[in-house]
Amino acid sequence: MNQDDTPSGRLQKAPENFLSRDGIKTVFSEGKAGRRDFIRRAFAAAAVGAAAPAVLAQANPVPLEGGDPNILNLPEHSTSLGQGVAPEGSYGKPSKYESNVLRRQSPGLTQTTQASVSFAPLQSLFGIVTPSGLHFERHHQGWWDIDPSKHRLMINGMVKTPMVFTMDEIMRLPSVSRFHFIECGANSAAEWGNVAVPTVQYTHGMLSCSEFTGVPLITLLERAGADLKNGKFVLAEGADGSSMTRTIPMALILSGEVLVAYGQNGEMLRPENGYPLRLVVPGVQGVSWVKYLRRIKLGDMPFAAKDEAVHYVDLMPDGQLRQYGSVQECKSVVTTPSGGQVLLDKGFYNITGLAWSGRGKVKKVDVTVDGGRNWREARLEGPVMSKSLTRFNLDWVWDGKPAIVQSRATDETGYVQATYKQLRAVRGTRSIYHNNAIQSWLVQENGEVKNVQLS
Ligand SMILES: Nc1nc2c(c(=O)[nH]1)N[C@H]1C(S)=C(S)[C@@H](COP(=O)(O)O)O[C@H]1N2
Ligand SMILES: [Mo]
Repeated sequence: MNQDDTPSGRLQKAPENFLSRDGIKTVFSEGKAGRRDFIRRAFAAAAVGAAAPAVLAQANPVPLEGGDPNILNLPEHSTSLGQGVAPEGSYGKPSKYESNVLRRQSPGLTQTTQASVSFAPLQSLFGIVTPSGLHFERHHQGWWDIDPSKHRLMINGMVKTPMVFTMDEIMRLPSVSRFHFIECGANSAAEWGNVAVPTVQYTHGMLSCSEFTGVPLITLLERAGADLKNGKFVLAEGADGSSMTRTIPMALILSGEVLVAYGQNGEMLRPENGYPLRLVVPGVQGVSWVKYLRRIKLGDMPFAAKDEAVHYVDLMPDGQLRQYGSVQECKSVVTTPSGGQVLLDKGFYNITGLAWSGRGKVKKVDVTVDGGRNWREARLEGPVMSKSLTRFNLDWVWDGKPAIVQSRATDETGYVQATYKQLRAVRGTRSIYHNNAIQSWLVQENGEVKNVQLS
């Protein structure tokens, strides 16, 4: 008998509270999705020889006793004709059984229609790519679906010939495609105050990763005859009502990393993410990735725009404001098991999560299940790319006792992700932005996973 279909005491006790990977409700029918999922993924790992067979033996596979009607009886889809291709001119959608995998707005955040945030469902995603329709959103003044035939990009300031580019002109230039993460500087902000929001979607979901396609900004600056000797900073400006403006140092642009991007995961950018043009500033906090990009101005000093002089600054313990702290330091988070999920039984689980660094590649990720006393090195899924998300996995046999699960990433510069204690020693307690501390999830005896902070 498939144990997934045998209501366990736990499930009978609290079916309403059962939160599956999407952190909201069960994904599949019958309210028992979580464990089936864990097992499915455990076997996927075994197939590529990643997990030790001895450990996998504890994954409680499902012996066929008594006859499971779901395997014995032929379902309609095995005996009759399926549907034809999707309707002419259609755009594919996820299965109706995945309808709980959605962006969510935080109940705790004050939102207006125009100045708002939605979080990506990290607990439901595999690999490193965020499907475009689930990419987090942060709008300071609402989003637009801008007509690309009318959109223009101006390059001015310390250039020989100020220029205005149409989308057609940009798209005929040599392009590159690269995987990069984008993280809002305010990601994990609630955790500074130990607010303990319930799921990883809310603690870390202002994070996404896409393959971006575009033209290196340096190519456009060179075409306009940029003064590369004296020009030290550019101002990037968006075309929405927020007048989003940020200073980008030329050092980043000269490396060829900064892109004027129109592509995201193989298609044009989504309107929420800046269609038809956005700046991609790898490793740097989201606010610098100006959407609806309409102007690049070259100057010789930082521009002290509102979104860098007074917003996105860090209040340090000595009362000073730290400005331009823009690189997202090395960080990681376990996405399974994570807050709101329920482990239905002891036995094998694949601990999995994401790691990233604004300074380059992730070198290693250590995982603990006892709140930091013992650490084991996780397997990194390749290819490990610079300033991109990296997926990690670790075999774990849960003994049914309370466990505190954490991950700690190290990047190629040797920087090790800090604990809250270490971070607060330097940053104080009044920060909002740039929280890259180690996240703790408490697996309780009843299998429910909770957001906790260790002091
Ligand atoms: N033009 C414009 N660009 C913008 C913003 C905006 O409101 N307007 N928000 C910024 C912030 S704060 C972040 S975190 C990212 C969010 O990008 P996303 O909505 O594609 O996730 O875009 C940045 N670029
Ligand atoms: Mo942001």
